Amino acid sequence: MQLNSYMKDKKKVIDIYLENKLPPENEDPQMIHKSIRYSVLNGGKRIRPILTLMVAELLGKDYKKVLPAAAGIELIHTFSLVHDDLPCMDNDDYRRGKLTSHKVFGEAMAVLTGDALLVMGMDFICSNAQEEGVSKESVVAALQNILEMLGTQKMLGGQVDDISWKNEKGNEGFIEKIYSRKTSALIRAALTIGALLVDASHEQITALENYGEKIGLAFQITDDLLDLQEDNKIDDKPTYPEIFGMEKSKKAVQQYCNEAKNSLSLFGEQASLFHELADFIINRKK
Ligand code: GRG
Repeated sequence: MQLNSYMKDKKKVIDIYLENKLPPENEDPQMIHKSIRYSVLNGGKRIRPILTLMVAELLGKDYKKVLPAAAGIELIHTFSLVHDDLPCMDNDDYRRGKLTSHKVFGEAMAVLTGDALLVMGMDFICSNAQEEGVSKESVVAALQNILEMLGTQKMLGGQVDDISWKNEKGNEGFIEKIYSRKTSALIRAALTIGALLVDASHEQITALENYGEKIGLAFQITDDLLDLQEDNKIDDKPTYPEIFGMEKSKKAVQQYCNEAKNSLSLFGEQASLFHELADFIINRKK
């Protein structure tokens, strides 16, 4: 299966689902619904929900069984982007080539938009219990996993350290620990939740989590490399390539990519799409 056409098809499925399930702009309070739709329906790559659907298919199930949860993960991802862009965090004016939420709707509304997306994302995951053949127990396990991956030991904690750390040159372990929490944790959850909802074995879940951890690290360092190439700006908050240089960063990315692929050895050839996705992540242009 060609990754490009797979991603295009599945992105469309996710976009249509979100378009239909998000409250319409004319539903009161209109401002928040406009703002939610503005941030969600604006051309994200949808990598996390695509991973959730890929896991269901890898394990021989129909991707539709995990579609509500996959869409929920995309809402949670969008929440993190809206809050990350705020002036009190990364202070970004543009996201996905468009003005950021706070630039269009104001800061207070952007905070509330993030809040609403987090709550709605959880609700979408709960609603996955209505899919035929998905047990309530597996939905509770999925919820528990996402809550753990977002908590102070994972994404939230990673963001705390990301906005507050000072550059200690050569502290590779520390920056990787930040990336593992702020970026890998949600990518991992996208895979784990897909697996839990279709009752994967413990061994399969562990393999997918290892894959998620490694592609997450490769993803974030690639993101840093792309940022550096794009505006060549050196942040006051240094990134992996700014500390270790382009060459070492590219090597690290390749190594994480290889390790990610190796983690899926128990699936053999069946995991070829996951291998292609790992390559896509490190070779992407944005
Ligand atoms: C988890 C409760 C809780 C709070 C959130 C704001 C925050 C704390 C975390 C932000 C973490 C963050 C923004 C990490 C960066 C991850 C990253 C590389 C995002 C870009 O992802 P892409 O390229 O984006 O998949 P698209 O636009 O394609 O969706």
